[in-house]
Amino acid sequence: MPSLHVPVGLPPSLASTHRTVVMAVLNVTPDSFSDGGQFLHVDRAIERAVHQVNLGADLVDVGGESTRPGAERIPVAEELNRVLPVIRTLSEEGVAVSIDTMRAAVAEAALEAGAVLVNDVSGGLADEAMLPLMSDTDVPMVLMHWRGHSTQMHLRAVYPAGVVHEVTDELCARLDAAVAAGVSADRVVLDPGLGFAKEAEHNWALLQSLEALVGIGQPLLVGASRKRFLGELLGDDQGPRPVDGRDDATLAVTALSAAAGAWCVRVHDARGNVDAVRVAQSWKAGRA
Ligand code: PMM
Repeated sequence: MPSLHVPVGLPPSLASTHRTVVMAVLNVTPDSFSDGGQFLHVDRAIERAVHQVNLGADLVDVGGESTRPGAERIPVAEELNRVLPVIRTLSEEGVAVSIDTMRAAVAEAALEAGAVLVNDVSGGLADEAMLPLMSDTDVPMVLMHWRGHSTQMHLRAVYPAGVVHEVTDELCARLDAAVAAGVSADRVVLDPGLGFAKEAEHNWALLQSLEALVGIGQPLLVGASRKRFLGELLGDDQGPRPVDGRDDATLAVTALSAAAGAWCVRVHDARGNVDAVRVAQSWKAGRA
């Protein structure tokens, strides 16, 4: 079994799981592709998050800005208003929370409100204050592969040297940038950024090479949940399978990612994902 790379700086409950952890998505947005508009109200968001923890989620990833293809940016004050009450309440209730943001100001306020991990889908590129901020903290951060904001990313899904090669190079460059800014490498999680400046064929090539990405030596996060490439795979002559029919495929990706050595899977519905992780673990180990 590939050894599991786990980031330093996690709270003890997460650091001691010894398996792939399950991160439940909580988009406090009106327009995310899967759950947009459902959890804008704080009470509904909290209820959803607690439900996800009861289903086995180890961590809840709170995001206030949609990154779906074509999404426009929102003002920072709006993002703060959406996420802070949710993070504060969940943290007070003992739920481990990560903040999904590209903005240093939002990350900083979220950490003050109790977040234990920063998930930056831009890999520190969207806001030059992000890496210096992280160098002043002890919490882990996710650097995702990213090539530009949602309005432009579809133009950048071009990989003449091969998607695995280019994504690996660009992720390593972001890791180097983080280290140069003073972030210790052992706190950095890498993420291939499925669906971000990537066509379906690119996502599948990256998933096929997950063990090689794990081989970079950093903890790896995989975010495939309900994404369009799964809908396209499962579609028929009516078009891609709708979002609400993609959770079983997500479970399959979870099992295979865990078997390949991913540290974390980011999913919309935690149901079954911890079981899938456990099956993969025993499958690889050849014992319970
Ligand atoms: N995908 C989305 C948002 N945040 N964060 C990480 N680290 N990795 C991802 O793949 C990722 C992410 C988009 O999905 P959503 O709109 O359903 O949250």
